[in-house]
Amino acid sequence: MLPRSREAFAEAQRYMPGGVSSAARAFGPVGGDPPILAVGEGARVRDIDGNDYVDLVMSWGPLIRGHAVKDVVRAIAETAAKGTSFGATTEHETRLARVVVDRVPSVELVRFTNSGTEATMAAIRVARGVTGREKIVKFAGCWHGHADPFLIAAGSSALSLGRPDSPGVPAEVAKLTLVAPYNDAAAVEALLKAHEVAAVIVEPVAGNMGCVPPAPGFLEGLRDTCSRFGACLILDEVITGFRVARGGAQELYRVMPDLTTMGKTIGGGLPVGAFGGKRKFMEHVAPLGMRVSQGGTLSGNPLAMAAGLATIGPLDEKAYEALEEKGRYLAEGLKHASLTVQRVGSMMTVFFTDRPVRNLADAEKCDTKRFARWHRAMLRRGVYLPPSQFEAFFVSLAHERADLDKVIAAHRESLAEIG
Ligand code: KE4
Repeated sequence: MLPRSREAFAEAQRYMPGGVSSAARAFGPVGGDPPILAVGEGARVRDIDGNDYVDLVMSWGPLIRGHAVKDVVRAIAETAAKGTSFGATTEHETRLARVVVDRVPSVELVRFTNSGTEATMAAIRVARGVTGREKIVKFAGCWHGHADPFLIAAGSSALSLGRPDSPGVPAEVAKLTLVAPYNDAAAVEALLKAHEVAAVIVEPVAGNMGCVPPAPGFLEGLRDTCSRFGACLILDEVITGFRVARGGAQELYRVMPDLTTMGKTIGGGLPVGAFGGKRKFMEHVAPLGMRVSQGGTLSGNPLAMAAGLATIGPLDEKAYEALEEKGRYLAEGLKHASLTVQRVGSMMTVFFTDRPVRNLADAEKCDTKRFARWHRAMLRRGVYLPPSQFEAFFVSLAHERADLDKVIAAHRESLAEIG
């Protein structure tokens, strides 16, 4: 029962469009009112009606160690007690920058921002500034945040709410964004033959049409094509960074981009983003070189840096083995003849189709109405999932076997209920 949530959501809708601070949180695609959450602890969240859920959204990826992890909370509190923001370099950002440079194989210099959107926006600008070219290539169904150049054939909330090409993006901007099907390196080769392209930006594991792994050779093909045509390869690792491996997807698949964008996990639940890469590009970010403009009042703020460091600092190989085992166990338990479960490490999606999903066209064949019935049935059984077929969900180090077994049992009951 959600009486207080329903009342609180009505109040939220009085002041905020759709009662949400981000379109992805809208329950339109699945129906019903969203629980209003109040407390997070480990793998669990509780709403204001006192209902307890196993959380598989985990704030859309940042909480790789779980909610309210004691040493992360302590790091934030201790840092805040000495000042929340200076608008000047602090050792907090240098410490986190060192971890990023040490762990992400292709990154030699990194700049922090306040969101993944800012990071991808800046990365595209650097690629355009350094190459002197204007066009970019993205993939249908991928989401890179809500900056204009990316809201063409976009995934995540744009896809879930049926507006992959957002109103408000000027035609002049949209025509500079070329779109290829995910997992189709040949289509990118054809585009780079026909156009002067500044950058190809790709989610190395797509999360925003649901979890779609790269086909064998896809990322390698993009790397080779970009090198041959002088385009900048940008891996958008806002989801996959520090999630699918200690050095992100570029370490897992051994494909080295020119630029990498990051977010989510490196802020441990506080607002963060980052872009980084080879000196050839990063040495033109203002105030250096060509001085490609970028700025941000709270970029690199001490609280997000401290939270990020406390979150990813302890992630050693054992932690990634544990995340892999938890992900494998859950995916195994969710399998069903009428479904396709796709997973990379601790990120996954249950697609309501019995066919593999390799790109957006495949994802759009899913039975989204049956997904919606399943989502509501799972919520009633205490499992909190992203309210869209076109999203990935996440397990954290805090998800114990008992939490995963609860999800698997709820899944089996829900499938029996919805048919
Ligand atoms: P933010 O601006 O939301 O920090 O990051 C944008 C972004 C960039 N790149 C990728 C691959 C992303 O997945 C995201 C954001 N992801 C969505 C979920 N699919 C965040 C949820 C939301 O928009 O509220």
